[in-house]
Amino acid sequence: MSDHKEPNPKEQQLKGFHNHNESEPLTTDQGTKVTDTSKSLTAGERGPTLMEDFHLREKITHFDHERIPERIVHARGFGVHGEFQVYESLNDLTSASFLQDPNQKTPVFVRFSTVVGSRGSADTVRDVRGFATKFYTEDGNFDLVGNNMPIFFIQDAIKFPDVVHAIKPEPDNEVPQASAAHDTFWDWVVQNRESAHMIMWLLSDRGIPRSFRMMEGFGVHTFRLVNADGQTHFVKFHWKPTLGVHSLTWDEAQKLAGTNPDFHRQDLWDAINNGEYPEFELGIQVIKENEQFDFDFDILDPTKLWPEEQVPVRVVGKMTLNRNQDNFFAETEQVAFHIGNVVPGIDFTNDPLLQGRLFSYLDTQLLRLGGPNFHEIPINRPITPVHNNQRDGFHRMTINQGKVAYSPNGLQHNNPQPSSSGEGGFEHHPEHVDGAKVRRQSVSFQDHYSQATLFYNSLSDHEKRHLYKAFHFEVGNVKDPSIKQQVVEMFNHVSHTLAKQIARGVGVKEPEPVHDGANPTPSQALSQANTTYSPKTRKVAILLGEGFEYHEVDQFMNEMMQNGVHVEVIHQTLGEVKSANQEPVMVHQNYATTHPVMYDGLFIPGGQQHIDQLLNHYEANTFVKEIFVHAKTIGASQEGVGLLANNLPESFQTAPEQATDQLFEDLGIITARTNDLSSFSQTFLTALSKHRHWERETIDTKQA
Ligand code: HDD
Repeated sequence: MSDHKEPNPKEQQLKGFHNHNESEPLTTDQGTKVTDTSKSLTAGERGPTLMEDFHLREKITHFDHERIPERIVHARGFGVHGEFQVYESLNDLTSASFLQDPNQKTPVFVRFSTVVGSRGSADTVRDVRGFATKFYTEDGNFDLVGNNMPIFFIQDAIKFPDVVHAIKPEPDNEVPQASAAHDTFWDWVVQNRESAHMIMWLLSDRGIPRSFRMMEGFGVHTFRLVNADGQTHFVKFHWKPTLGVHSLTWDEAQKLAGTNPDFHRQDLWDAINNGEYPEFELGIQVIKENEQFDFDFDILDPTKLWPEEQVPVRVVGKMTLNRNQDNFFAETEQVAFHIGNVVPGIDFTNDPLLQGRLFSYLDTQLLRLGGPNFHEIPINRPITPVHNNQRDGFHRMTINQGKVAYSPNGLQHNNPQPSSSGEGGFEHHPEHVDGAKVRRQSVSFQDHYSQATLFYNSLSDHEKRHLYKAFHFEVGNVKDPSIKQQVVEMFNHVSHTLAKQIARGVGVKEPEPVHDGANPTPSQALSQANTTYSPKTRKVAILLGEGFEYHEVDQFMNEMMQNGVHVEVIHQTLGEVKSANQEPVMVHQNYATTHPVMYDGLFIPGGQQHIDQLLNHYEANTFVKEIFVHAKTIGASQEGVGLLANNLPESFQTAPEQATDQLFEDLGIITARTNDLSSFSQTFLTALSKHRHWERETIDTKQA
C-alpha cells in the first residue's frame, strides 16, 4: 500500500523525535562529552567511589528508574504502524473525516496484546487478544480499543476488577501465570453466568491464534455513527484479516510458550520486515435507530453479538500494517489508548460496560505514564494541533506562551475558542435520557445462554473437539470438586452434549438434560473453518541429510517462494549440506535451534543416502511425527516417502493399496513418485492453504 517514500503526517511528526547515536560522541544527559563510561571515579585505583562522579550517578539513577508500571491488563503487547483507507465515502452514516475520502490514507498505530499475563509472559497462552487501533485523523485521535472476540465476560464495568482479580494469578502465591486454569477464575465464572458466551469463545480455538495477522478484531460495544445531518445509527466494528482466521493446536501453543515465547511478535515483525504487510478489512454492522428493539437480544448488551445472518457485515475499508516500530518502549509501552478518544461522527451508547470503560482508561494512563501530559509523548500526539488552557504537570513539553490560561477571557479575545459542530466541534448526540437512579439490571440483559448455544452449534466437529479438550484442561486444573460440578451444571444450559463431555473429562457427575432455551441454527461466520485460505507467508521446513536430490529441493523451494511461502532447510548442523551430486545448500536451522511447532508444513525430498541418514536420526523422526500430529501439510517425494511412512500411525500402513493416495491427499499428505515436482508442488500449496487437516485427529495415532 505504501512505499514509504513519502512519510505520512504521523511519521513526519515522529521523525522529529528520532535520536541516532551512530558516529556521535557519548555524552551525559546534560550534553557533556564523557571520557570513560566503564570506570567509576575512585580515590586511588583500589579506593572508594567518589560522590562527585556525576556520570556514574546519572547513569545508575536513570537505570533505576527505567521501568513504568505494566498495564493492569494487556501488559504484554506489540505495536506496529500502518495506514487506513476507506473504500467509499460513508457520509450517509457518519461525518468522521477519515471515513469520507477513498484517496485519503489515515496513519494508524495498532497494539496487539494478551490480557492476563505479565509483560514477560508467553505469546501463545490461551487468552483473549487485545486489538487496539489508534487512528491519527484530521479531527484528532480515534481509538478503537477492541479484542479478537466480539463479546465480553461481563455486562457492567463495575465487575471488571472482580473478573480480573479472579483470572490473574492467585494472590497468595502468584500462581498460575497467564492462565485461567485455576480455582478463583472458575469460581468467579459459576457465580457470573453472563460469562457463559465469552467462556465459549475463550476456550475455543480463538483463544490460541496462529498469528496476530490471522485473527479477527471486534470493537465489541455498540457505538453510534452520526452523519452531518445529526442522524444516528447503531454500529459494531469488525476487523477481518485477509489471511483468514487460524489457530494453533493446544499442544503447539504449549510448546511454543517454551521454545519461542515471542512467537507472535516475531511473526508480525518478520512479516512486516519481509514486506508481507498484514491487512485487515474494516467491517461495520449497522442497525437503524428505530430497529433497535427488533432483536431477541438487547443491542446494548456486550455479551451479545449481532449474528451476521441477521445484520450483515458491510466491508468499508482496509488497514495495512506496513512499518515496524523504531523503539519498543517509546512506542508500544508508552502508547495510551482510551475508548473515550472519539472524533465527530462517532459517539457512544448506553452500554454499561462501555460507559465504565470511559472512566478507566484516562485514569490508568495517569498512573502508568506518570501525570497528565502523556498526550505529549510522541506516539500519543494527534497530528492535529492542540490548543487549550490545560497547563503544567509532570513532564510538560509544550511551552505555552502568554499569560492567559483560562476561558472565557478578554485579554486574548476569548482564544482558543470553542467550535460549533458546523465548524468541526464534537457535539454529543442529544439522546433523550430519563430514569430513576437505580442499581438494577435490565431484564433484557438476562438471557445468558442462547448465544453461547448459537456459538457451540456453529462450530465444526474439530472445533468442538478442541473445545472439549480445553474444558478438560481448564476445569481439570480446578481443585475444588464443587466448582467443577457447578461448571458442568452451568454449561448444561448451553449444550447437554458439551456438559457431559466436560463432566467425563473432569471426573464429576454427568448432568440431567435441561430444556430451557432455544436451539439456534448455526451461523457460518462463527466457525473459523469457513474463513479465507491462502498459503501466503506460511513457513515450510525441509529436512535434509547428506545426499538428497538437489533438483527436487531446488524446484520445490522455487515454487514455494513464487507463491509467497517461506522455506527453511533443517540439518543436524548449521553451515552447508551437500546433495547426491555434491551441490551445496545453505542450512537455516539445526534441530537445536528450531522445532516442528515453528512450521506450517514439511517437505522430505528424495535421495537414498539422505533418507538412510534421517531414518537413523531420532530428531528427524520426531520432527515428522510432530508435524503429523499437529495436522500440518506433509510432502514427501521418492525415497522421502520412506521417512514419512516410518513415522505414520499404524492405521496408515494398513490402508487398502488403491485407496492410499486419495486417503493421503485428503489428510494433507502429498507424495510424489517421480522427481518432477511441478504438480506435486501445486497440490502441496493447496493443502498448505487449508492451514490444517483436522480429520487426522480422528485417526488412531498410537503409533505416530
Ligand atoms: Fe480494557 C486495556 C480492550 C473492558 C480497563 N483494554 C485494554 C487494552 C485493550 C482493551 C485492547 C490494551 C490497550 C493497549 O494495547 O494499550 N477492554 C477491552 C475490551 C473490553 C475491555 C475489548 C470490553 C469490551 N477494560 C474493560 C473494562 C475496563 C477496562 C470494563 C475497566 C472498567 N483496559 C482497561 C484498563 C487498561 C485496558 C485498565 C489497562 C491498560 C490500559 O487500559 O491502557 O484501563
